[in-house]
Amino acid sequence: MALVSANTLRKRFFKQLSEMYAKEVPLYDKLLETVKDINQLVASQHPEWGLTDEQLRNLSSERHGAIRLGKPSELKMMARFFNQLGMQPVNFYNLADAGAKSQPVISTAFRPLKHADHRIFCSLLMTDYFEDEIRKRIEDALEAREIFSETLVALIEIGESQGGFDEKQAQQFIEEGQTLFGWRGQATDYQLYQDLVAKKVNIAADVACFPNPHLNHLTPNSLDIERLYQEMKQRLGDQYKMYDHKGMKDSIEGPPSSPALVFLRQTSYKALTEKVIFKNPVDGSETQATHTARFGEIEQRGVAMTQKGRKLYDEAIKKAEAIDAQLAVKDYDAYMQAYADCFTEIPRTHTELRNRQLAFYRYEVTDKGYETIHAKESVPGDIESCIAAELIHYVPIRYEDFLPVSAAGIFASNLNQYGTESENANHRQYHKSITGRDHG
Ligand code: OOG
Ligand code: NI
Repeated sequence: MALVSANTLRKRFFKQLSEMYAKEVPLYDKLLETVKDINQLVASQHPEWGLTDEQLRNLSSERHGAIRLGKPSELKMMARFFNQLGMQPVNFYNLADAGAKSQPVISTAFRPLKHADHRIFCSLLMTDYFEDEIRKRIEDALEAREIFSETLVALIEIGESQGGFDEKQAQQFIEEGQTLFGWRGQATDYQLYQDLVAKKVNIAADVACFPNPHLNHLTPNSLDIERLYQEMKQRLGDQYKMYDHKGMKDSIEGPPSSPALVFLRQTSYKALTEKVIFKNPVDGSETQATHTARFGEIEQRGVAMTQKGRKLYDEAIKKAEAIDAQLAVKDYDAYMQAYADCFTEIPRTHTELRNRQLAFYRYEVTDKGYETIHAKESVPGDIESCIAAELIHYVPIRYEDFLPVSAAGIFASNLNQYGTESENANHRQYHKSITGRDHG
């Protein structure tokens, strides 16, 4: 029996997911259009990057999405779901410990370990962040929900025992996956929803009152986020004006713009207000209302930093948080300048980043290097001399993961609240091996 490889399945799945999302959210389709325009423009202005059409296409088709879960058991099954797509959980992000914008979730990202193309940022709500009464209501609502259909669970089991899917099963798996992450326009318990929103814990409402972990964004990859951000701002006021939107986020998260970008930068158009029908769990009565959760994020990825580099970055982010508290983003340019000033310790060239061992690079033999080898001429014995002689060159290794403070900032602006303060001073310390809720 011929099985579809996990890599093929993942690429197909994300393509379909992106098409589904574009149908669900017309403004996302417009965001993709803008990304494509800007990526093409930027690539054409940088012939020295030598991007082929195929590389540009692949790069522009990369996506990262995000979902939010409510129960540890959901996370366990989700890991088995993503395993079928060749995606493993990488890293632990404690967003409850991310400074002023902290959120009551812990997160990981599912992605291929090697050659990451697509990723899903996956958060798990920490219910003990809240006081007892509300915590119990949230947990009761979550207890009742089952996000995985029986068909999907059966498929996952087949995939695990067969080591993959045949064509028919693969198609079914993709369809089931779309239902899992799709937008249904339905929710439950309007009373609980209103109470959670009134308490400013919108994040808990977005999880506990909904039947499935709807994808809340699906982010394309950009070659120049600064330009894309300005272009989207302009189009939202102009050709995209007819779409109901709340404009772009005030600023860009992550490091400031640099010719040698480190880690990643992210921003978004703000979450849209969408119609939802709430069904009362007791008497089945329906209420028409709205919910604000799904937004349109964009990102640009730079070089991965070493631990030494990360330390510099973390120090800069701390400084930036201090100015963030004082400086409202009224004047974008002035704000970004003050923000950028916090990052001056981070070099802005790859030469310096590499020389100081702050970032990771891959070494490749140049054409001149190959010619020298083929001509059997002598070459220097150490890498640095080979680089100086242009026999070897180095290319940045891209950062494939996420940044907790940036992620908390994305949450914060889309939930329309700065951070979510804990109501339970005694909540557990969250760490990687937390698996279950303790009901003590
Ligand atoms: C996830 C927000 C974080 C990112 O790219 O850092 C995020 C969410 O809102 O569920 O997507
Ligand atoms: Ni994201």
